[in-house]
Amino acid sequence: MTSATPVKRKSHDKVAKILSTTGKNLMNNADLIVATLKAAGIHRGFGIPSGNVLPLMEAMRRGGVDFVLTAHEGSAGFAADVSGRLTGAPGLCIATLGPGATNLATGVGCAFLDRSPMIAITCNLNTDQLGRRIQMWIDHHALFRPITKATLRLERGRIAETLSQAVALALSEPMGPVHLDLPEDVALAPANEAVPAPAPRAAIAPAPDTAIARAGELIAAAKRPIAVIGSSAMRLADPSLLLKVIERHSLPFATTTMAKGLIDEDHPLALGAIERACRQHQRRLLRSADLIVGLGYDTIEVEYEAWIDDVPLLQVDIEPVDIAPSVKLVHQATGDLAASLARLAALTATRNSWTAAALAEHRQAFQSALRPPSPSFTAHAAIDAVRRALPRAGILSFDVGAHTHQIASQWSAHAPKSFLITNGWSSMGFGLPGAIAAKLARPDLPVVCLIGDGCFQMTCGEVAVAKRLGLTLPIVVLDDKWLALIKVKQIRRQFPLYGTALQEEDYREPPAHYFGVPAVGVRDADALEAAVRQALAASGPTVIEAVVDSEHYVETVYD
Ligand SMILES: Cc1ncc(C[n+]2csc(CCOP(=O)(O)OP(=O)(O)O)c2C)c(N)n1
Ligand SMILES: [Mg+2]
Repeated sequence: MTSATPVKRKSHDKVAKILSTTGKNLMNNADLIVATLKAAGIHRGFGIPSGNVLPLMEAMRRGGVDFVLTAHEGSAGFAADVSGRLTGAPGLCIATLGPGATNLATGVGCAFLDRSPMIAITCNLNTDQLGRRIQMWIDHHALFRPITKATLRLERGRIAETLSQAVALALSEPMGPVHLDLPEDVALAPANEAVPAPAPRAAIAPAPDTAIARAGELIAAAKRPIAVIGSSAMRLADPSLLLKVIERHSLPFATTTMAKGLIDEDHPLALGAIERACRQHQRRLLRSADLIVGLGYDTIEVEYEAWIDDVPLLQVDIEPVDIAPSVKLVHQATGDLAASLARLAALTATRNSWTAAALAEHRQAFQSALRPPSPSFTAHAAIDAVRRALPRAGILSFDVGAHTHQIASQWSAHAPKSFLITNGWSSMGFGLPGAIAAKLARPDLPVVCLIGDGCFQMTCGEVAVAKRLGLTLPIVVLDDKWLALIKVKQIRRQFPLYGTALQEEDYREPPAHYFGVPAVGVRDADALEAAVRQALAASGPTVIEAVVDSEHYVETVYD
């Protein structure tokens, strides 16, 4: 890519000298952008540069916002999404124009449908070149419009206002990504604006008191209510509000995949995840309820009509529910979720006819159905081995495939933000960059990455990133030689197996290393557990290839 900067191809020392002698230490717009982002609590950004990105990168270096080079811009987007989830500030990702932007779009879409706060910056040509037939140029606003809350152009004289608007919008519920396009001449122009004060986020009004009172009446009248917690609840500043509602009204609770861990799944009222492996077990119980109480249930993960049948629905969320006409919605309380939960938790305690014994029996039957006995080293045994090795407070970042279904149903999550997955966007490639971002955001916690072999093949370049950053990170690959989820779908739909095998021959021992990261092969659960424990004590990443038999997915993943 051509660049307007005169310093291209100079060595770093020469560049530093040129900068110091050409007056470029004065604040330019790129510096202003970085200072504004830093004031918003952003301490790193993920991306891949080109010449056009260099002014922003240099401003990051000078301004103390780390630039983390990833192997693919899609990964930069996923990493920024997870940073947003874990830090409370928008995640930041950066790419060049054209192909950099299209690669980045996959991660930006994740933040859009999974509703994570994000600032995505594309660094563009000079303003007078935009819209011309020039190498790499496409219309970024057209590209990002359907997958962002807003796509904004950074212009001279309006940088501060645009930035503070973008940050506030990304953080307003429902949270999400905002795209900013930065022409190179704008980045380099001297800043003539002050760093803006953070703009206030738009607040969601609380649901009316009458709506909460009616919700309380419905819960009090139900004999067999079940709460289903969903992904809007992930963004609660105080997730303990959920526990207060559940305990106040003795509500057995299930969760969507993304909402696992908001209440410790060891709780006696916990039923586990819905609509994943062995979903029929969960459906039978849910359909025996006389009221489903959706708490922050966002249908982006799974629509109600997939499982609710004719059970009446009480919805408590931030937005009006999206349902098919078949769903029997009896009431919804729409408004700020924390405010709704606080008031539900303050209502008179109610009781219902569930017994602890019935719930325990259901849990036990569900968990045992997920683990069909087998003489071989199964995927479910591998997942249990990883769970044993990861301390309770540790973070799991995993990926999209049949293993997702199995992990969602089988894993017990004990803390909020400890179970990282994309389910709204459901893109392969989330797991490894997600784990890297998690370890950077929470260096105090153990983090494990657990992904399928197809997902590993898609993102294995990010192993080098974890190595460069010196992150202690076990990267467990479930080697089953298949895009198993799609294979299972072929089997169920009676298509011949075609185009879903990753490898025909048996897996052999892994190479000694990937990009300098040690790789070990394991063939049984004990060896896997030991390898994860060892990798959690190492001073860098470790790839652990677990050669598993995933035949049981045909039985468990779509029962
Ligand atoms: C970017 C993207 N491409 C394709 C898909 C469709 N898809 C979902 S799961 C899957 C297979 C994943 O394979 P692997 O990582 O080996 O996991 P497994 O299913 O074997 O557990 C595919 C192709 C997707 N979700 N995302
Ligand atoms: Mg696989």
